[in-house]
Amino acid sequence: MSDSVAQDALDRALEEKDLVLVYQPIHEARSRAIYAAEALTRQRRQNGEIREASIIMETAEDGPELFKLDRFTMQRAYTDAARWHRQAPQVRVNVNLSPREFQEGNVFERLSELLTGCGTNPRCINLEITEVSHIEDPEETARILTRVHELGISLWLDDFGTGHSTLEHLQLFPIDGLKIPANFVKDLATDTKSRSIVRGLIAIAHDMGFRVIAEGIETDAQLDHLLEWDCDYIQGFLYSRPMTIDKFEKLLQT
Ligand code: G
Ligand code: MN
Repeated sequence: MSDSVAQDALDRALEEKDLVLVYQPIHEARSRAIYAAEALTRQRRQNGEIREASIIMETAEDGPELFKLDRFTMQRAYTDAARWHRQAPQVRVNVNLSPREFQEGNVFERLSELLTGCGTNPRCINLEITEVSHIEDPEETARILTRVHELGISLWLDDFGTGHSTLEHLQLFPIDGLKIPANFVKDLATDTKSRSIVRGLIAIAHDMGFRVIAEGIETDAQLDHLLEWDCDYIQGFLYSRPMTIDKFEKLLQT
């Protein structure tokens, strides 16, 4: 895709004409009960088809548009969460926060203002921090996260063990849990190294009092390993695909 086509897609998205959120349920590993749903941004194409918004996201990644996209996603997800909270108060919403937000500043102020504006109880929010880029000032980030945590929001490290995530963040940040990326889960049935990594990460997390969500579970063989190691929560096509809010609310009623 050419730069100008990508820029057009981003411009349209920022006018919020074709951005939609879908929700992927996160289940308790053993009981399969719905624990939460992750809000994922998707693009609605002219023909109505909904697909990944990766081109928009990549185009926005380095520029100021990212904050507008983050804001759109959070506002929509918090509003949806406030609505389903009345129906199913135990079901949380997982929302992604770009680490670039910490460079932009005022993360605490912007988050608390958004939550108040949307009428959302912070206690039903799991904020996922995706460490796709280097966190420049970990101590300052820890101070901000502590204030965010004190609002009642739970904090999770996304894609843990890849990119710029480091074990030091487990010591430094006031987190509640970590998400094990699909890449490590993919070859659980066939690759002993993947098994060592996933088993080890779950053991470290539990030892430190954190919980674990494993992502990208597609097969019973993968699930069996995760159950054997007492993984807390499961997100993946085996249990549920991402779905529109209407479908998700219907699922909550069943
Ligand atoms: O890392 P992050 O939490 O943002 O990843 C969620 C992404 O992974 C979503 O885009 C979702 O559609 C995708 N996903 C979720 N479950 C599965 C799965 O079981 N298999 C595959 N291939 N992708 C998945
Ligand atoms: Mn995520």
